[in-house]
Amino acid sequence: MSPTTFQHHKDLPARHILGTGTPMCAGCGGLETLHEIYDIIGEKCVIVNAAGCMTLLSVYPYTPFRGSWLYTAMASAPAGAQGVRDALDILQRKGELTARDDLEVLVLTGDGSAYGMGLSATSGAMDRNLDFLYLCYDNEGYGNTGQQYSSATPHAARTATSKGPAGFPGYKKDLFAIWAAHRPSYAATVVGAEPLDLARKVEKARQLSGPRFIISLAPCPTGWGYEPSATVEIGKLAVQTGVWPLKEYVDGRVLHTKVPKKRLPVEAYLEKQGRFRHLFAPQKNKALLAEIQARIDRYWQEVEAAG
Ligand SMILES: Cc1ncc(C[n+]2csc(CCOP(=O)(O)OP(=O)(O)O)c2C)c(N)n1
Ligand code: SF4
Ligand SMILES: [Mg+2]
Repeated sequence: MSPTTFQHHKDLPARHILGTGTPMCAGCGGLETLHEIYDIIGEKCVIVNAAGCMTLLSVYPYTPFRGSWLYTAMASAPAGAQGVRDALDILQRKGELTARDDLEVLVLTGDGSAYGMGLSATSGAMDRNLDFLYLCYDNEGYGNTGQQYSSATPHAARTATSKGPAGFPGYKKDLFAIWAAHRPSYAATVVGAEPLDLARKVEKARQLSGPRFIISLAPCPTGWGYEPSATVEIGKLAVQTGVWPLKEYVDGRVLHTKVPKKRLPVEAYLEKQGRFRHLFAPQKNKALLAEIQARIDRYWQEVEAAG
């Protein structure tokens, strides 16, 4: 199943595109996060989207959003956001837009853009203290083009471009830390399966100005190889095993917002996904599983040591 095989229902009114006529895969974790965040942000925003799965939501002249939508090349969403922010500021200076009617500029990209192609533009936008909110839905690969690896792909995952017996040889880039190193106004990790934690963070980000970042793990049934009904379970397991720490950066400090009391073994998360099947069959790859577990343990030991 590939999202690009779905036909867009061009004759449906826009409000139906997120419903029965959706071009997205069933159980899409990125869409789950976007739904939850859009419920809070609302229509007073301009979404600046870099090419990826979510681009399929808007097919000119339709969009399922009540606000505006700007589509950019993969590397350029933060540059597009600068243009939109500047235009809104000019309208305000000319008295053609009141502060009350101002719009949130919301960059929406996948991990391919956020971790890779668009990172330079993102860094530049932070240097300029651009007032924008960046939402990355991280499905850990180039989902729209068939799940090739990206800088967000976890160690050992099979992707369309890492098919060897040990899967992807690299390691997931720590994008949260890269953002935090720029000292933005706010940065947070979320997952759609933990909606209260997500809502609190989005509310906090909305109250602030300047560069703000929300990165959501986005379980992807199509790219990760599991049944669409398991998206919430997999999102929760990512938190319970410590694979996806829920945290925020604010005022120069990193705080963990949900520390699993007793972490489940990482196998509980990995064994549910086809992309890790080679770690369990035809025989268990104990050495690789132990390496993955050790890296997670080390992360949490450092968190505990830091108090
Ligand atoms: C410069 C450039 N290279 C390749 C593509 C083709 N392309 C379109 S979407 C996509 C995948 C983007 O991955 P990601 O940002 O993670 O979003 P996802 O598809 O996973 O939602 C690619 C490679 C493109 N649009 N632009
Ligand atoms: S490939 Fe994955 S991220 Fe893309 S629409 Fe399908 S489930 Fe969502
Ligand atoms: Mg992706």
